[in-house]
Order: sequence, then C-alpha cells, then structure tokens
Amino acid sequence: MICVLAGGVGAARFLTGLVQLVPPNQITVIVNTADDINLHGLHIAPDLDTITYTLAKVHNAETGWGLANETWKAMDALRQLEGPTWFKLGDQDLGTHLYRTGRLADGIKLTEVTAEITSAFGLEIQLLPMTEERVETRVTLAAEDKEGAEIGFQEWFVGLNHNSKISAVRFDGIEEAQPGPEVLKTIENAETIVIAPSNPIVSIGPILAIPGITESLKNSKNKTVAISPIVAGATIKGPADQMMADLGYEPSVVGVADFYSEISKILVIDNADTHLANRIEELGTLCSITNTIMTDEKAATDLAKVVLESIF
Ligand code: FO1
Repeated sequence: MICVLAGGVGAARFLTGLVQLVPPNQITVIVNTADDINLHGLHIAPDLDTITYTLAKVHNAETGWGLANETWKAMDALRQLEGPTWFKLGDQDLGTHLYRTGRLADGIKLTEVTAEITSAFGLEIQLLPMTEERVETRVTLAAEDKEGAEIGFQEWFVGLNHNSKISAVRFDGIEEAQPGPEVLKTIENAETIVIAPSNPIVSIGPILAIPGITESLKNSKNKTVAISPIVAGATIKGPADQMMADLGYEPSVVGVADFYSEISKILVIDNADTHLANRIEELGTLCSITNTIMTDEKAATDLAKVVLESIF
C-alpha cells in the first residue's frame, strides 16, 4: 500500500497521475483538515473535497476547487438576504457539505463520512482525515495596519486573497488532536510514503503537527519521498513560497528539503532547480530531478513514475 500525505490542489493533481500506475485500492491518502471551515452551520472540508472531486473528474478545472458546471442559486439567495457570500459555495458543492454535516450530526466519524462520500463519487482510493478532532489553521497578519491580528486561514486565503503578509501560523486545537483512527497504522504498514506537492506550512504542516505523526514518520524516513511544490523559488499555485519566506524558511527547494529533512529520505525537484541539488544533498536528503510541473494527466503520471522509482 502506498501512503500519500496531501493537501489540496497540487496533491489532487499528483494523485490523478499516481492512480494511473497504482490501483486506487492500494493507495491511502492522509489529508489535511486544518483548512476546514464551519460556515452557515456547515462543515466544509476543502482538501478532502478537492481530492474527491478531482479524482472523480468532476472538479472545476479552472479554479482547482469546487465542482464543474456549478450553479450558484443558493449564493444568489444568500446575497439577497445580505448573508456572507465571500466563500463561494456552489449548489452541488453545498450538497456535499449538507451530507457531511448531517452525518456528523448523526454521530458518524469524519473518517467514515469521508468513505461514504468517496464511494458515492465512485472512488476506490481511501482518504483519511488526518484527525477526527477539529484543528483550525489561524494566521497572524504582519501588515502594518493589521499588526498582530489573528484570523482564520480561509479568511486570509480567500477573504484577503492571501495578499497580506503574515508573521505567524498556528494550528488551533492541535494539542488535543489525535491521529485519525487508521493514520498511524497506514504510515507503519505503507511500503512507500509520498509527501505530495502541497504547501509545506499549511497543508503538510498540520499533519506533521498532530502528536505522534512526526514520530511515526521519522521511523519511516527511509521509505519516504517528498515532492517540492516550489519550482525555481516560486509555487505553481498558492502562497507556499510567500508563507515560507514570511516565516523564515528559504522559499526554494532547499527550504523544502530543510522542512522535510527529518522525515523524508528523498526530495523530487524540477529540472529548473538542478543547480541546487548539491545543497540539498549536503542536508543529507537525496535528490531526484525531473519535470514536476503537472500540466496534464500524462505529466502527473510521468512524475508519479519518477517518484515511485526514486524510492526503490
Ligand atoms: N478558494 C477561493 O479562492 N475562493 C473561494 O470562494 C473558495 C470557495 C471554496 C469552496 C469550497 C471548497 O472546498 C474550496 C473553496 N476554495 C475557495 C478553495 C479553498 O480556499 C482551499 O482551502 C484552497 O484551495 C487551499 O486549500
């Protein structure tokens, strides 16, 4: 079984390649839930849904999140009522959040509800929420005018279009969080662990911050390979480069290697960063160099092939 640590869009894109090489029922994905947000009384789980929708090939390919061919009647009605519409929830997407929230209210665990949703979308891959407990990423704004204000990740990422500089990231509730019911077993039993090209700070970081998970990953370092989400000092999508710089990490493949140095034997980097390979290997991390820009499913499949070959 292959275990993948994943966030949202980048991880989903990588997984569309991995499932071309490995039967989906032999892949277990440990998914970040610190992006989750409670809005309108609904439990919204962006990373779980982005992976589900993308692998089911029903996702909105322009945005990377939400569903294709969406309608927005509920949002229009909410706007009429002058309710909050800053976080766009399509009518079909709302169906997922209504279902998840209802099942959680029935006392069903998020891990089981997630299995119900993935099978309803025809998927055999197993998605495991990193924890059953509520963990919320909160960022402290560094901007002069909002010095020190702490807000929720989505309020920053979507509400402020992640434009404000940040000075700190905190995972509220992390101390009380336990690894999800099958998470540690999955890490221990995996032949290979892949850290997907997700944001190291706010997508992979929360998974690593759950008590017990990093310990387990350290013991599994020799079967672990990470993929850098940063190419030539920048991300393809999302604020990982800016967040790493704001928080004092070098926003480069070297910074990513440093971030994962205790848990990953290998880092896969893009051809554009070949000149940095020796600095990475000086950190004790082996380097595998290939095209990591997943412009289509074939590119994602080729990347997945290099990733699997690098660890054997
Ligand atoms: N991202 C946005 O930039 N704007 C939105 O209005 C938005 C709504 C949204 C609704 C459901 C969902 O699952 C994801 C959504 N996202 C939106 C993406 C979300 O911010 C994700 O957390 C990011 O993709 C980072 O993982």
